[in-house]
Amino acid sequence: MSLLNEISIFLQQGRAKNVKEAVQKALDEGMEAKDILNKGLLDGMNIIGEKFKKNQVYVPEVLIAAKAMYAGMDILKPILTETGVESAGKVVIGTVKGDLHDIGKNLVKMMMEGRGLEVIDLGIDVAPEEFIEAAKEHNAKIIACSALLTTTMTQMKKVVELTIEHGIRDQVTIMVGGAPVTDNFCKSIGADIYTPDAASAAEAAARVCETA
Ligand code: B1M
Repeated sequence: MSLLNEISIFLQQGRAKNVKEAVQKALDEGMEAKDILNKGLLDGMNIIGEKFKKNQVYVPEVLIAAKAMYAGMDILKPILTETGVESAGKVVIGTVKGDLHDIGKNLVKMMMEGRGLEVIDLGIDVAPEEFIEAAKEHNAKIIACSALLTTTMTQMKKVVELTIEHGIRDQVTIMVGGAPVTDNFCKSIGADIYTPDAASAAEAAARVCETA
């Protein structure tokens, strides 16, 4: 069994200590951090997601797997965010109101930091008003909203509307993402950028800040 496969399986079993050790071993063997993330940790999380969907695993198992994922991410974070450059711009990020999923949001944050952006993380269950207040307070160039539920993605429209109400629509770029979000949805609510994954979100954010 390959080491990446081992990481995926340890994660599915929720064995945080083993995940940590295997991630470190993979790094020691010269594997790229992004491959360990994508082909090891995210692969394991996707399999758990599929099983969750089919009721083959339940909330506690998913949470234990998520904990194991964070154990692996803790080791990778310094490498993925290694940059040395000064903040290229500020991003306010959060998971929208009513939504408690934060693994994807945390990945987006991590990747953005890796691009030299300063990220103000509002956490989960973030009300539209909180995004606006934080963007104003920190003079952020980007508001980044994550949603994992079809029932909560609609909150993103309220964020867009509030930026108009507060007169800051032309000062911020609104980025949206998360499993149920699509480019069509992004356009339909008047947001600016949809990206399907954390790496492309970070790339797009860096581009916005370069040209701002
Ligand atoms: Co939930 N859950 N969950 N869950 N959960 C999903 C999302 C679901 C698809 C599972 C399923 O039924 N197949 C389903 C949503 C259905 C729907 O609305 N279409 C679901 C449900 C229904 C629920 C509950 C309602 C279950 C219940 O209680 N009955 C409940 C809701 C709680 C709430 O939020 N109010 C719930 C609870 C939970 C847990 C707490 C157990 C746990 C969350 C733990 C945590 O986040 N700390 C959990 C988990 C882990 C999942 C699954 C299994 C995995 C999500 C995940 O972390 N994936 C998920 C099934 C699945 O996705 N296959 C599921 C890994 C992560 C890296 O991917 O977040 O998609 P993701 O992020 C990606 C991209 O989407 C993108 O980048 C990341 C990777 O590069 N991305 C962005 C994310 N945000 C972005 C922002 C951007 C750009 C890209 O720009 C700003």
